[in-house]
Amino acid sequence: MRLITLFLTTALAGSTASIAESQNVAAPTVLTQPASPPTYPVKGSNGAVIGSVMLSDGPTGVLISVAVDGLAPGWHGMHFHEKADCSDAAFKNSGGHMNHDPKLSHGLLASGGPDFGDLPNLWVAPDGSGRAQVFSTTVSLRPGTGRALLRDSDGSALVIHALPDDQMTQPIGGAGARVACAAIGPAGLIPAGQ
Ligand SMILES: [Cu+2]
Repeated sequence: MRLITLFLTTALAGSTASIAESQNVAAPTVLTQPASPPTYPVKGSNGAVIGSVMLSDGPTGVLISVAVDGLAPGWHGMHFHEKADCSDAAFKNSGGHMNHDPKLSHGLLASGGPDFGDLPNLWVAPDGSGRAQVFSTTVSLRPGTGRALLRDSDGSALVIHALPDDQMTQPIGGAGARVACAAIGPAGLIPAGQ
């Protein structure tokens, strides 16, 4: 019986291979996506964790899922900044917008833009909760895509600003002070399941 089963399995595998060959089907490209996309804590200006950001890498960009609480209601500018450093209260250590050299104009609506760190605004409800899922085609979690690498040698940061980004005005769309920050690098990972 075992022999028969083995024979059947072999025969089936052989027929599948010959169908694929006759149709000249290329082997599918498998995108290696972790079961739990990397997730990072978001710090408020008092240093407390106010939420998280999850980054899901795809073939053409990164899906960014943001959940924060305790921010002022209304629209807030949101960008990727240069370094995975949220250690100061004003979040200046995170640097400027990611890959601002060569000098691309800031803003999703600006001519000569956007720069690689630009993102749509985050809406914060009257209860202080902000939830958003946005997609960026200018960044990547993987090297070799031609897009800006979020986890390069010094990482990057997702920074939320006090005011809305008008997506036109230089250099940051009038978004004002930095009020929340998530350091994006291996060291900032929230372990899976938390
Ligand atoms: Cu910013």
